[in-house]
Amino acid sequence: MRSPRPTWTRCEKNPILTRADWPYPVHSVFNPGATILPDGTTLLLCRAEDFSGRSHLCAARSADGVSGWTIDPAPTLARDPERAEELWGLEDPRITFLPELDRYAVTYTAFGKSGPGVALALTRDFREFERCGLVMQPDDKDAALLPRRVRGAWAMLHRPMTDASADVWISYSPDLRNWGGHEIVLRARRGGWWDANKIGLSPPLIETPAGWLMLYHGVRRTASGSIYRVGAALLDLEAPERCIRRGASWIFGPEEPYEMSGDVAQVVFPCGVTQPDADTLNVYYGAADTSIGLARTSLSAMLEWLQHDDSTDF
Ligand code: BMA
Repeated sequence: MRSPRPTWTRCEKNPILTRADWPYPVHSVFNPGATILPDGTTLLLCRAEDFSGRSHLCAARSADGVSGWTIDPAPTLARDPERAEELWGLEDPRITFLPELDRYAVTYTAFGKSGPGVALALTRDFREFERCGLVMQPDDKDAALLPRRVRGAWAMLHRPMTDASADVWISYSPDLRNWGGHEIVLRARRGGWWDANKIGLSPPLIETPAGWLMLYHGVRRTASGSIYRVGAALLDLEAPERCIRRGASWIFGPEEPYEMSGDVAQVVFPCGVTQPDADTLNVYYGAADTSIGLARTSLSAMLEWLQHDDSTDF
């Protein structure tokens, strides 16, 4: 018998963060990276769009990950005017803690005249950052590092865009600066599928005994615009370029008014996930490119469902 699709429970305080919460003027806040700091504080690195239309990143901290947010009084990571690749802003950060370096890696979209590329910054405290610049040239986005080396190399999931397709790839590096060993991990499906033609990594991967759990977004193009939804796949632990399970159905999609309308209608776009306990996933997402939502789901239910909803007939 098939397992039911894993249940997602939206936080009753949703949207948990909006521009009205910001200590300085911004047009919208969305697509946050997330992590739990050593003292238990939940940190969100939010994409904030200013009134020029360009984005920067701003940290929000909360003891319970739901309410009582303390937001930095000014942009935490802003455009560096010396870096041409950031001319049009910084977008969609993902955070991975790297125990080997005792630093957080922030991968974000650097948007410049050549298009969106993947940039990397390292930090210990989300106050000072070591910027490493572009690690994947345009057109590429939706990137996150794995927290540890695989077969001796750092690994990064990302989504290069070509005329032919927009699929999830993995690349490897000895030093976080030089990247190679590029392999495709997950292809966008075709035709009538919910994730036809364009997919991308959502939050960073989650390591489980069964494999790396990947939440990814799929884009359905319709006559009235695109619908951004979330699905799941499982990647081999020691060879993450190998997908071992892929759910057929999407598991989370826009339903609530704050997800159905906003700057970009019908979008849920998670960039951050935390694990407050062994089985809970707190997924932080952009709602309609306008505000920030939180939804909870169960890791064990997700893995169980992936054992049964696996689909290779695409
Ligand atoms: C994607 C990215 C996201 C955005 C989404 C929906 O391509 O640009 O930043 O949330 O589209 O507009």
